[in-house]
Amino acid sequence: MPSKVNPQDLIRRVKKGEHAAASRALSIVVNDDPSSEALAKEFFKSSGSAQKIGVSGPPGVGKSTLTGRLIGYYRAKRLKVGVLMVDPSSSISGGAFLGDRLRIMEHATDKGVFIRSLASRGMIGGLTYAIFGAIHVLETLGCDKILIETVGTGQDEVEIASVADTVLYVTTPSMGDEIQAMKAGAMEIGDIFVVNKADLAGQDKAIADLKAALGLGHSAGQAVKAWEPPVLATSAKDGKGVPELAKELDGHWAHLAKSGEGRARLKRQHATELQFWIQRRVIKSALERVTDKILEDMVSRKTDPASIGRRLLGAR
Ligand SMILES: Nc1nc2c(ncn2[C@@H]2O[C@H](COP(=O)(O)OP(=O)(O)OP(=O)(O)O)[C@@H](O)[C@H]2O)c(=O)[nH]1
Ligand SMILES: [Mg+2]
Repeated sequence: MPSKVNPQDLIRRVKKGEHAAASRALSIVVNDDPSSEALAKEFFKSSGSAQKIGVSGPPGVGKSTLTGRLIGYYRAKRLKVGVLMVDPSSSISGGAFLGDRLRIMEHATDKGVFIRSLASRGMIGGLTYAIFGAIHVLETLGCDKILIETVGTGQDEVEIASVADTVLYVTTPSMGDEIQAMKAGAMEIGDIFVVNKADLAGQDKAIADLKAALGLGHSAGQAVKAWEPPVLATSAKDGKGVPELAKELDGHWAHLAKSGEGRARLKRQHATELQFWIQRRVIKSALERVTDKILEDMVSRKTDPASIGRRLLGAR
């Protein structure tokens, strides 16, 4: 990391739309550099207005290809787009990462597109904490839409729902049989469902299955949902269905604003971000105060983890 950073200068440059400054700021925020907190505070102030779209789904369904198409669509409308790709190094499709980049990188020289991959390993709180900081930087940079690609494998699905405003869940026709078993989690969090690779056989059945599964999923014990998650067919390879998808994404964004749900989701996101901040800080500061004497007392059963834990946290 290069030497001194002047936070005000960096923020000013990011606000002006300088990608190099945003890159620098992202590294600092994401890596929890000593100067990150002062920066993060400022970026938070100027964030909160972009539509954060989670693009989730099983490995290989075409999330990156679709993301590339959506970038193209938004750029044609002169919107500024941020893309965060969660580094799948810790997921089962690790090998596809380079391919992802190549597919999306055709937009990398466009000044209206800012792309960054995020590693999800080695941080307490995993992906989530870093992603919030990254989002605030991208919003300060002026991004109207932020696309966040994650491989939907269980836990991630829940995480993306506390980060994104709109969750786009991608499957393919060949996933048809798996849809019934498909992770209840995905059913709950998806705002828009896409059956991609619609150029392949089995699309109609996949859409029907998905709709049926959704009907069941959402009626169970829930009040009437104001937003009915649409199920669309796309072929990211040739761009078919992408304008329709983009329209649904806009529709959901408008729905969030009109219904008050957008504010509720923002609160949920902030609650999650706060939770991760507190977890990191509290754990760190409490652990720093664990002495050998404390451990000795535990070995000799003079005390126990709960008593020590409470004392270290200042709790009763
Ligand atoms: N036939 C067909 N192939 C597609 C379509 N969209 C994507 N593909 C192909 O499917 C493969 C995977 O596409 P990606 O966009 O990398 O899929 P992904 O979901 O991002 O994959 P991971 O990030 O590894 O989970 C690539 O070979 C794409 O060219 C489509 O609409 N039709
Ligand atoms: Mg991908």
